[in-house]
Amino acid sequence: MRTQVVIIGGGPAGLLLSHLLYLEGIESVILERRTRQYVLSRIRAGVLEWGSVEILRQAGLSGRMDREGIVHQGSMVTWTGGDRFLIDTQKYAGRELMVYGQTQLTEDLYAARDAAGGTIIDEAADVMPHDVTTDTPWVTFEKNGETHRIDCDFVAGCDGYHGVSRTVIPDSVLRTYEKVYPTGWLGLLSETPPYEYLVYSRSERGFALCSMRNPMLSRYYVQVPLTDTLDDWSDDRFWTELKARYPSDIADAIVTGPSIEKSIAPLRSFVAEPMRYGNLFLAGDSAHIVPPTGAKGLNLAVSDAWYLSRGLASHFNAGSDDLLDAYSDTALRRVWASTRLSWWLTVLLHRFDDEDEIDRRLKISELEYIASSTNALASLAEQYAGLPL
Ligand code: FAS
Ligand code: PHB
Repeated sequence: MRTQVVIIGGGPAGLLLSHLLYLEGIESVILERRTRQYVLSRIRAGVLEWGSVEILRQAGLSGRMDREGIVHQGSMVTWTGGDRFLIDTQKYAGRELMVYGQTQLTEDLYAARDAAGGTIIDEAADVMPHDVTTDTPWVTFEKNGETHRIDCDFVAGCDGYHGVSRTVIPDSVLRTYEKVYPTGWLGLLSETPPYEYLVYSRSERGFALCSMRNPMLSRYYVQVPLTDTLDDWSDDRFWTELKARYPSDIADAIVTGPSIEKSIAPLRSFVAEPMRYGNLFLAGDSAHIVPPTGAKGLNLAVSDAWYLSRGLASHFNAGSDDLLDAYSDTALRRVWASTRLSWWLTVLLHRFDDEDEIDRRLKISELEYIASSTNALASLAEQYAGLPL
């Protein structure tokens, strides 16, 4: 087989990149190691920056999102004994937020690729890029007991944190930066009406988040020790703990019900540089991981795919490599800005076992300052809204 771009990974980054390339007349093949059903079974992100919304709209991928997505003017922050404030992205940054689940977005991306006759090879095992530092890279994979080879011009590593692409970059070239937070998020999905806002809570009992997917599908999180497992958390225990982490007016408004999904995700900050090695480009979680506190992971996957599609389009359609040569630096500027915001909000809003009394008082003081200062609220809002592409 031969194509212009082999994309490793059929998550949001790989699927969006493939469709953006298609719109530029550029062929690609996606190699996904899981089944489509498995990819769509993962419950992940829920908030899109307006920059991501505009990219999806320009690519003709926003029909269902515009029908079913929920537009918010911001998200709320509350804390034990304190007041609360709205991260008013509309007022301070002139941009709203779109609450729309990653699962729904991924379904839409798969549907668009199928409608366009895109090539997505599921259950592609042992995917391996070769000769990526030459002008004739190729990729091998196993399927149905046979080894297959695809020759191409470029390889896009959109295979997430545990993917193979990043491992192809030699240690002498790759620089990685990692911070592992000693805590995790227990997420629960329920077919109940959500609270009206997204609300982040810094409770003395730990972090919590109220979110949503649609008017009858709610998404909630509580911070848990990494030693906890799902067996430790019955639905009743989850609902009791969630409500205990909010002021009574919010807690009383939370509608409980049976969980239809529960999962525990660890929190880490991770960045790999550079996001290019020869004709291999990294995009999305293969190059960076942020703690979900800032709702940035999915949005970085979107911006990486957009930057990379512009570079490849310029190469194939205009004969210029300027944008491609600038891809890694351009994407990393945005990655580090989102990594910093996500780290700052995670430290500010979570309780850590090694946190002493002065740590706690300093964080409360910072929340009180933000609530009292339009400058601080504006700064937080423009970062949470998503910095310009
Ligand atoms: P993905 O991981 O989504 O996709 C990579 C794909 O590559 C996968 O389908 C995988 O099967 C495939 N793959 C891996 N190795 C391969 C190989 N060797 N060969 C072929 N295919 C391979 N972000 C938020 O903004 N908010 C959240 O609340 C949030 N919650 C999250 C919860 C969890 C448990 C996780 C893991 C992530 C969460 N994220 C969240 C971040 C998440 O949304 C990612 O940012 C987003 O999925 C990134 O998309 P991709 O880069 O496409 O990576
Ligand atoms: C979600 O709805 O899953 C969600 C929303 C905001 C976040 C993280 C997750 O910061």
